Amino acid sequence: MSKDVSPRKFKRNFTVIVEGNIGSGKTTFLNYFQQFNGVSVLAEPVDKWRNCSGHNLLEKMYSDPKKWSFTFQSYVQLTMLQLHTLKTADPIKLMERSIYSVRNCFVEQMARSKCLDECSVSVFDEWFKWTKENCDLSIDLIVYLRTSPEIAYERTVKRNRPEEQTVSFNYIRDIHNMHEDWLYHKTLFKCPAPVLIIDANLDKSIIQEEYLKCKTQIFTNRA
Ligand code: DGT
Repeated sequence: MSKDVSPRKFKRNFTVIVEGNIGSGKTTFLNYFQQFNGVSVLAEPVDKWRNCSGHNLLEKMYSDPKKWSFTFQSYVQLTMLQLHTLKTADPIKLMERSIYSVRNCFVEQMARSKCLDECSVSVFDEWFKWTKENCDLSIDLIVYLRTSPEIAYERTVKRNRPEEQTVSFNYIRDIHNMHEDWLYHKTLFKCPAPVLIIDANLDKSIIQEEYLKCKTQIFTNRA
């Protein structure tokens, strides 16, 4: 059994979701938590989105959002649901994003920018509602990696992912605003769990202190 978590038997994993803008540093955060016993880290299934029976849906969505948003979001929703329902061996399950940010940030932005029409959004909402009622999507803690849109944009430019060449500052700012309204101002949608805010503008070299705050909260609440 883990040295970090008490050896009680739990009915289900203590589930933490890590949320934040594109380029907010979710991957660095997850990598940091890989070192601890008792934590199953589930990264976002981006590779699946890049290869759905040979189709790169991520690339298609960015190159023609009006045509491909529905297809892309449908597949994202399925793959995120697979992670939510996955039973992991460790008592703590740490997930990169969730079905909640898919709906509350990305689908919402696509609806507002008219990349998704009203009927497509209704179909997502029906799926979302059914899924919440019929699957265990419980979350115990949300970690919000809060960045300024300027820093998030700068990082995405620097990493230079082929699919993200068309990602504009305005898009990053829109996605930032969705996260802010949902997790910071709490005016957009109901939060499914308490939110811990991390200053993710900090450079990689000094951000570990912020991570420690998080570690304490996760392990203390779990024990
Ligand atoms: P990080 O480590 O914080 O820089 O995180 P990223 O940028 O590696 O990961 P993330 O979640 O922001 O997503 C990877 C790519 O997939 C990015 O281009 C945004 C896109 N993406 C993720 N989830 C969704 C979604 O539900 N809808 C849309 N339209 N795009 C999504």
